[in-house]
Order: sequence, then structure tokens, then C-alpha cells
Amino acid sequence: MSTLTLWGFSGSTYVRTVKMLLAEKNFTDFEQVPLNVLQGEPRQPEHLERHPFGKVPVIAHDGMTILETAAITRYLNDVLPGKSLVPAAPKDRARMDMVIGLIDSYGYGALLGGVAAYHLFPDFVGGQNEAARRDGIEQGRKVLSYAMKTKGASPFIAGDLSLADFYLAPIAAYVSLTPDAGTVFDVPGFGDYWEAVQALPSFQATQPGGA
Ligand SMILES: N[C@@H](CCC(=O)N[C@@H](CS)C(=O)NCC(=O)O)C(=O)O
Repeated sequence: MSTLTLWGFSGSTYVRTVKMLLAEKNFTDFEQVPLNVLQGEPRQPEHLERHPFGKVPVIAHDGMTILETAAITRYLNDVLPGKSLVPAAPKDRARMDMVIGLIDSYGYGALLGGVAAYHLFPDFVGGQNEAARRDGIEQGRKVLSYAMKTKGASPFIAGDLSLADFYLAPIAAYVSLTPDAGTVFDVPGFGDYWEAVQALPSFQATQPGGA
């Protein structure tokens, strides 16, 4: 029996954030319950008991249910063996947390709800909204620009690979499937960074489409 249960389908960017962390930790002993966001499955009463706002991911581990990606990823980073994906140096940790904050507050809504949804799943957001798409491009570019400024000459956003990269990569993956990718990704430094992210085994092993 698995020691960890992960609720949420692999098409969720936040679920992929968790799965990239698990992959980097080489942890495979988990059961994924693939609740499909596009079909409203996390809004069912059973899942609302786990997450009052009907969101994924949620995990259960060692007798505890944990919701919200920030809590889940930091918990798993602490309890699972292997390299840490949270920088030890306070300034690097701040780099990571700044970019995660920007993604949570501005990037996810702009790039998923605005750009990706417009092209890939408009029905989920009530139809194609040109203003939301344009605004998404603008806000999304701001987030990517700041993420690349924060990265500077480092290989990844917070120096070494960290949770911040696992937040950004799944969102960028959706944008890359749209005709707006060229515009959104046209910020200094993003091209090389995106190449490096796509080469990560944890990115390649967590492509949506399976569960
Ligand atoms: N604050 C949450 C956000 C999670 C989130 O937005 N998940 C999306 C999928 S990527 C979701 O569950 N959406 C379901 C819905 O809005 O109906 C976290 O950090 O985990």
C-alpha cells in the first residue's frame, strides 16, 4: 500500500508542481487519484471535505491531510529523503518565495486563466475572452521578466533547482502549446531557461496525459 495519496489529475499545473518535486526526490511510492478539474471533479462533496475551495492538489501522508501547494511541497521536501529543493541560504530562499508569490498571485491567473484557457480550454472559463487573453499576455510577461531577473546568471530561478521552477515549468508548458507562446516567452533570459527546464527528467516524466 502506498504511503502517500495525491488527489488531482496530471493536467493540473499545481499537481505537476508536486509531481516534479516527487520525481526530483525519486519518490514513486504514491497513489494518484486523478480528479479532473475540467470535469469539475474536485467540486464534488467528497473532495470539498478535503479542500473547502475544491482545489487540487491535496495529499494524505502519515495520518495527515495537507492542502495548498505551498504547504504540500515544503512538507514533502522536509519528510522525503534526497536533495532539498528549498535553498538553504536565506537570500536564495527569498528568491524562490518571491517568484512563487508572483506566480500564485498574478502568473497563474494570467497565463492559465487568460492565455492557455483562451486557446486550449475556453469552455472552462466561460468562453474566449479577448481582453483576458491580452491582459494575461501582459501580466504573464511581467511575471516571467521578474523571474528571469531574479534568476540572473544562475542556472535556475533561486540558484540551484528549487520549488520555484516546479511552479513555473508546468504553466510555461501550457503556454508553449498556444500561438501566444512567442510573445509571452520573449523576455530576456527565458529562452535558455526554458531549454534547461524542458531537459529536466522530472519535467519529462510528468507530462500531462497519463493520470
Ligand atoms: N492555492 C491553490 C491553488 C490550486 C489550484 O488552483 N488548482 C487548480 C488546478 S491547477 C484547481 O484545483 N482548480 C479547480 C477549480 O478551480 O475548479 C494551491 O496552491 O494549491
